[in-house]
Amino acid sequence: MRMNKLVASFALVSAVALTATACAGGGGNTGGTGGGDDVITVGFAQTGSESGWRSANTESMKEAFSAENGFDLIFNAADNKPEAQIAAVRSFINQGVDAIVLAPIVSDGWDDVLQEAKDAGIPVILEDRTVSASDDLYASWIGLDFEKEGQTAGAWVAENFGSTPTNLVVLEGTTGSSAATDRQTGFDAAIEGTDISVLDSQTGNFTRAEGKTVMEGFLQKFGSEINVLFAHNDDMGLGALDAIKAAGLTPGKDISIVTIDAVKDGMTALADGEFNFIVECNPLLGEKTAEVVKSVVAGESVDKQYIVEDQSFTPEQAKEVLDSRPY
Ligand code: GZL
Ligand code: ZN
Repeated sequence: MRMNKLVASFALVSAVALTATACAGGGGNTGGTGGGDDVITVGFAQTGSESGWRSANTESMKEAFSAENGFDLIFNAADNKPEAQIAAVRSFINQGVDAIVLAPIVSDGWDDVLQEAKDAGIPVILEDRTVSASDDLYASWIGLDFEKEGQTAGAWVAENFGSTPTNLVVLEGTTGSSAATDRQTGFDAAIEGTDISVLDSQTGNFTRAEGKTVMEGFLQKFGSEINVLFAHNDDMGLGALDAIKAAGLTPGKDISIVTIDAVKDGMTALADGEFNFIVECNPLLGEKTAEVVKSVVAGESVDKQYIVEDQSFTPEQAKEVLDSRPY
């Protein structure tokens, strides 16, 4: 082959190889600055779509990890199944992505696959919930102070009911999730030493359907003896509303309800007086998480954790802000 033809074909082959490698993510142990024209390939292992909060969080993440922001996002929702979520992370490692973002359904069971990601030179960034594995197995956690959220909810119950004998039931979030564990820790600390007794506490797995079923059980057992319901998220509280009404009781009056999240439907129930107090848990973590991923992939140092601020709402406050809420 004539020289110039040979050079031309060689140039073409190497260009394709480079692009191909880059498109495959070029992550792996090169830990690259992303592939192609600096596109960062990110595998995002989401819990599933268990609640309104989760939908808002997924939307925020997809908006931030967009092509125009320089990302190629591979999205997986694990249907609230921890083993499926671990498999998703393992598949991202095999695809050689540049970075993995994980919203861990439960805190335990992550050590092995996070070690595999580390061995493959692929950084893991946690968003929302966190893991019990050693923090040298992930680059950063962008999350919320769940214990403070629980403490805020508990303080409201203690303040409004603590000085008279009060019967409480609890709809817990997903068993083993840092959100449920830490919210309960904070709540229990806040009602310590008051005249509040917990009649029963069970998981409703953060979903409306299970919140309703578990509340039906509580009502069969305790009926109108129940004075207060603490639900670890709005969605379980919303499911409980149906059960409370079906039992001929008035939510917000016969049974006072305090929840955590402050999603649109929860804030509407609060404005309508069916809920009595909501502690916010901000789901809009996409922008911060994308910023941290870019820094990590570029080899810049980042903090081990970024905690997003929350607030709380009474019915009056909910009425004021309802139409301007971003989720
Ligand atoms: C909290 C998040 C929880 C929400 C629930 O950050 O992990 O999971 O409170 C969601 O609504 O299902
Ligand atoms: Zn890449």
